[in-house]
Amino acid sequence: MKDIEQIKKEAEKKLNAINTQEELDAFLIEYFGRKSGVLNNILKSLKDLSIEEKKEVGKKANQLKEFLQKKAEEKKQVIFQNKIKIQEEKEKIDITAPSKYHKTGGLHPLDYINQKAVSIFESMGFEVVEGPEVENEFYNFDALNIPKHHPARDMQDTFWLDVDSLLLRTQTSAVQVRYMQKNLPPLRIVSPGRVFRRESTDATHEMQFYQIECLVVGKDISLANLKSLLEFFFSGLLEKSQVKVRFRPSYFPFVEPGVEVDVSCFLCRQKGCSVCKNTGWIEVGGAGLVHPNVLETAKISSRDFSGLAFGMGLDRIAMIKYNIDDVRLFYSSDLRFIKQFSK
Ligand code: FA5
Repeated sequence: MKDIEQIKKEAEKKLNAINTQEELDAFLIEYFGRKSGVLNNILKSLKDLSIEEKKEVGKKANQLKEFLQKKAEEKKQVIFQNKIKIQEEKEKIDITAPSKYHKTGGLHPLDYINQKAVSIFESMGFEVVEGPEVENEFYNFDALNIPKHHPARDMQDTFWLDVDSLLLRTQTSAVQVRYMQKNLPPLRIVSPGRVFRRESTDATHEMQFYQIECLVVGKDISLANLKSLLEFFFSGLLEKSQVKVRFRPSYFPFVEPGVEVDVSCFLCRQKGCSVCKNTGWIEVGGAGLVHPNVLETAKISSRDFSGLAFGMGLDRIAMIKYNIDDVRLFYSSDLRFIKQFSK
C-alpha cells in the first residue's frame, strides 16, 4: 500500500513535467505497458498476497489506474491545445501588412474616367441609366426633335443597320426620351456609354468613343443650374479646384437654348498652351435646356416642367487629363501606351 502511494506521487510528478506527445507516449508505456508496465507489475504481484490484502491492494491499484488514465487524458488535451495555439500563431494574418505582390495591372484610362464621372454624379444622388448601343431611329433622332431629312442628321454620320431602321447610336442623348417615357419628373439621371459615328478618324476623332449624358427635369430648371452642375462635375473629374465653365451659343435641335461647353485650361491656367491652342479654354461637349418638343414627345408637360441636359465626350476629357495627343491611342491596344496607366 505504501508502494502504491509512492508510485502515485512519482507518476504525478512525471506527468506534470511532460510537454510533448512523445513524452506522454513514453509515460503511457512505462505505466500501462502490457509486459512491464508499472500497473501490470502491481497486479502480477497480487498473487503473493493474502485474500484480504489482495482485495485492498487490488482496489487501490485500480483507483491508481483510473486516476492516472484521467490525468494522462487531461495532459493529452493540454498538449493538443498548445499545438493549435502555436499553429495559429504561425498562421496569423496581419491584414494591415503591405502586400507582397506587385500590382500587375490597372484600369484603362477611359474606364477610370468613366467610373470617376459616374461616382461624382452618384454622390449628388443621380440615377445611373444605361441605354442600348443598337438603337432605333426614333430615340436617336426623331424623339430628339430631329425628323427625317432634318439637316442636323448630317452632323452625325450614322452607321445604319439593314433591319428595321436600326442604327448604332450616335449619341447618348438617345437615352433621354427612353427614360422620360417610363419615369415621371422630378428626375435626374446620368448615362455613360459608347457611341458610334461613320467618320474618318484623326487625332481628335474616332469611329467609336464614349460620352456621358446628363438629364435633369423638374420645376424651374435654368442655365444657372446647368453651369453650376458642370463646374462641380469638372472640378471633381479633372481633380482641380475651381475649374471654370464657359458657354458659347450653339445649335442642337433637342435643346433650346443650346450651348457648346468649354472648361478653363487647367494645364496653363489660362495663360495659353498647346492643349488649349492658346485660347485658355478647352471644348468638352454640348448642353442646353431640354426643348419643349422633347418633353412633350415623352408626355411630360413643357408648361409645368423644364429640364437641362448635357453630353460630354469622355475620350476628349481623358486626352486633356492625361495630356494625350491622339484619341486613337486609346483603342490601339499598344502595351507601351497602356502600361503608363498601370502604375
Ligand atoms: C452631341 O453628341 C450631343 N448629343 C451633346 C448634347 C447633349 C448637346 C445634350 C445638348 C444636350 P457632339 O456631337 O458635339 O454633341 O458631341 C459631344 C462631344 O462628343 C464632343 O464635344 C466631343 O467631346 C465628343 N466627340 C464628338 N465626336 C467625336 C469623335 N469622333 N471622337 C471622339 N469624341 C467625339
